[in-house]
Amino acid sequence: MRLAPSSEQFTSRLRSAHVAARVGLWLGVCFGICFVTGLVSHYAQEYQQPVPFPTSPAWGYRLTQGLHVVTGTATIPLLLVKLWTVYPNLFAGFPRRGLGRMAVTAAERASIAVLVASAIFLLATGLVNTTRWYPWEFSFRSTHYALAWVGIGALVVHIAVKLPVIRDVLLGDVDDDDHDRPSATSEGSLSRRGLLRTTWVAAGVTVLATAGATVPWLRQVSVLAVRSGEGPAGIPINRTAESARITDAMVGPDYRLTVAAGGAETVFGRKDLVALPQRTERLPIACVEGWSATGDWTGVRLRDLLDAAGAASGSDVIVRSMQERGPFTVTRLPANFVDDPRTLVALQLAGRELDLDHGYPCRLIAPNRPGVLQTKWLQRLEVQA
Ligand SMILES: Nc1nc2c(c(=O)[nH]1)N[C@H]1C(S)=C(S)[C@@H](COP(=O)(O)O)O[C@H]1N2
Ligand SMILES: [Mo]
Repeated sequence: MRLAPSSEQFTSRLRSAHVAARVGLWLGVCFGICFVTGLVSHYAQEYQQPVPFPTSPAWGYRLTQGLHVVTGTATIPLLLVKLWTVYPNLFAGFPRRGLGRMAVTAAERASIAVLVASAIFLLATGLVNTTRWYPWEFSFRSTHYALAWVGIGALVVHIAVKLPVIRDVLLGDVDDDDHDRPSATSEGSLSRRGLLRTTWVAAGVTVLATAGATVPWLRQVSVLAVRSGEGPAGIPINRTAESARITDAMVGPDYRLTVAAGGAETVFGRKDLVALPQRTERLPIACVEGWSATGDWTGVRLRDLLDAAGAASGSDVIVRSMQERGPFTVTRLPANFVDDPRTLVALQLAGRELDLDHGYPCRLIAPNRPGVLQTKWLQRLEVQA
């Protein structure tokens, strides 16, 4: 008696290398874009960068992170179809003779197991992350990053092993039956072309349903875009002042922003900040979680503020929030961001006083910077030696 099904029991003609390779091609493209944009995002968030992340174009991180989330989401239907077409191979017999063949088969299956497991982990954690739900103890960023390398490694091995088949079937007609399992002969109501079309439509719908989190004119159709358009001045709020434990007393008349440079400290009340020359910059907030939005920010150019405190240019600045707990309370602003004329200590958004939830009394806003590092409720700026 067999406990597991045998691959011969799967008879649909749809389960063919011809379908798998075509879906796989797009899966590979999406995975590749997702991997590269993920590396960019990881690097941009490094506390100290050997080569500083560039400040231009201001929308660069918005684009790469938008692509990351959109391609990652599109991967989900593609992966489901791909797994459906190939999973009978799970029950294919293992070669019983020939040490070489056994070793190759074992290595191939192990790489597929690693690939599938890491892909599911990456997509599941990424998807849950876009909804701002973190039902785990481990650090999202470092774990997602480490598994991305595991996944891309397994993908390269998988493509290398399958290359002869991939080349063959992609050059042939999708309805050819070379490379099919002998039992995969039954015609269903859906043709291979029909299945592929359905798959592209599903991936397209997924993109449209999520891209509205970054592309304003898609908002109306993006039913799955978790955050878009809501919030004061049309910019979503990632963490409220209440949840960051920012109290009224902390932002009242006694509020002071301290600039520490070269052993001296200069303090600025909110009135002092308002009295300095005000600039307006149109800059996006681009959250790692996939949403982004453009705002017209008004406030003091950071460079002007540091000049007023007697700090020379060319130094990194440690940025501290009044928020006491949480991962984003201290960030490091590299010198090229500090000295970029578009980097502001923002006091206003869209011509109105900054909302408490957007970081009142003042917040950092810099071009091409991940949202997580756009520190709200500024308390202290420490110019590094
Ligand atoms: N102090 C502090 N600053 C913070 C955060 C935070 O939790 N605490 N969240 C960051 C994140 S993840 C994002 S995306 C932006 C969002 O800014 P917003 O809430 O004003 O849209 O603020 C950043 N600044
Ligand atoms: Mo964020």
